[in-house]
Amino acid sequence: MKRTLPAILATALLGFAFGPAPSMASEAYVENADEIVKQADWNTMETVSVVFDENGYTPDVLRFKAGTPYKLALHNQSDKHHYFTAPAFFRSIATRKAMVDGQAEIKAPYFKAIEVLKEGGRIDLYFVPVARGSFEVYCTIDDHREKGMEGQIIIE
Ligand SMILES: [Cu+2]
Repeated sequence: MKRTLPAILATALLGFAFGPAPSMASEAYVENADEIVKQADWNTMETVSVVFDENGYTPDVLRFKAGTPYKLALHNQSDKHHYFTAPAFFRSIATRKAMVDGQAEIKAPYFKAIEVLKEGGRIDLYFVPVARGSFEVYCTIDDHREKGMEGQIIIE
């Protein structure tokens, strides 16, 4: 059947209107992150530590409370580099900074992935969780994810 241009356009519009709805929480970065970071009481900051080893992240389920300021301390104790890739999670938090103690402090509106280098690499991420939800985190190097280098991050 030969389709006319209007028919094709109508199909495209219907597909747009009734296609799968995007998840609002994961589509855009937190817009007023600076404001949220400034208003947070950093004296109440909680620290969550994650160790990377040969088998994955420990712990592999992380829970955060929306509105509470956090330091997420990542420490790679294995002999391989590993990623902490969590794009939807990074879109759901107001980022203050990332810090490599004694080395560097990075201010950026958001991150996509953080690679922590082998044999003791460390980085601390300071942020306030904003959008509630469950997000995946995984390593993108070789077959690490298939071997179990993945986890879940929950903002409640
Ligand atoms: Cu890895």
